[in-house]
Amino acid sequence: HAAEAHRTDLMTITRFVLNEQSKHPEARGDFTILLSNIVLGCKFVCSAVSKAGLAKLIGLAGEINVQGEEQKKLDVLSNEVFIKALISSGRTSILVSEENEQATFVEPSKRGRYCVVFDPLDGSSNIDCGVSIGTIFGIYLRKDDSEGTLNDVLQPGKNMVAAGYCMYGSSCTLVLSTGTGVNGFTLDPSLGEFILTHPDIKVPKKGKIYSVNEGNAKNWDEPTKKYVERCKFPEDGSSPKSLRYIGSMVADVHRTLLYGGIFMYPADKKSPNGKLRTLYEVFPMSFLMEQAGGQAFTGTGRALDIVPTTIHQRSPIFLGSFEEVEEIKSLYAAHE
Ligand code: AFP
Repeated sequence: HAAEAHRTDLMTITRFVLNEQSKHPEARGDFTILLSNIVLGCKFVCSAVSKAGLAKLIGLAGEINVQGEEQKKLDVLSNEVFIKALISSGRTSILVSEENEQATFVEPSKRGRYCVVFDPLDGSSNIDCGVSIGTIFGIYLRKDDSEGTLNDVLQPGKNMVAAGYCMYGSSCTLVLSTGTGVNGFTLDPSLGEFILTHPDIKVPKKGKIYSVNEGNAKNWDEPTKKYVERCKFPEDGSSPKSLRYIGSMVADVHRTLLYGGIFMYPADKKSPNGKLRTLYEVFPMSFLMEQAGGQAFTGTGRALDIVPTTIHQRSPIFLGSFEEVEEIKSLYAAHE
């Protein structure tokens, strides 16, 4: 019989998370409320990003609008939307955003048990040419005895209770892990709902794609140089790998998650900690990759073991298919 024209049993992200929560009798629904506020932020950014080119055409960006307010840049606007949505959820204590030098401490009357670290609009240098960009977030539970201090977000990534990203690409895709695997949801614009489209994502064990800014090769360390050399000139007679690099972490990691391979932003002589931020880039993506059966390595150890000391610190990162990361790990081990 022909497939139904319309599916009538839609697994929305809210329904999905409620189902997961029902497995924990102690759950109070706080996480569901928190997540729905993150989802709201993502929907806002998705809509704003899709209109970015038009905004330029009708002369909005950087100009005074009808209300006489100066138009804010998309990354600043996105940040404000997330901060306000997260505070109003009543479920957060501390927020760390890429856009804000200082952490935001939520006022006592609106405080809740969660702390959120996020990059509201990652890859923003790609906005003007219409390349995919994204939002990245990680969620910690405040420590039991804590009123909410910086120590609640200076926890290793393995302590996160959830992590995810939303990619504003040819469609708007939200990938989420609450620590029991990884699931992907696609925004149905006509419904305004994220629908489960990629259940239980597993990263392929091996991959044929490497993803790195090779323009930095001159300053790389030996293990990184050797790994990339092997991608191009395999020593075991296998075919060379393909290079794909968008320069937008969410898009590069999303492809790595679905197709396999490795994404890296290694240390180099000029940037001994690489470029990417530990708390809201490296940790959430490493959390997702491990939950999907892959690995995430810094050049010295497991990425999720890093104990951050400042909120905007950076870390080198190699993440992706289990076997690709295994290979770079053995090159670093041999180099010691
Ligand atoms: P922008 O927000 O400045 O575009 O930076 C994006 C990013 O933080 C991350 O999304 C990319 O993976 C990485 O930088 C790309 O960095 P390079 O331009 O040095 O390759």
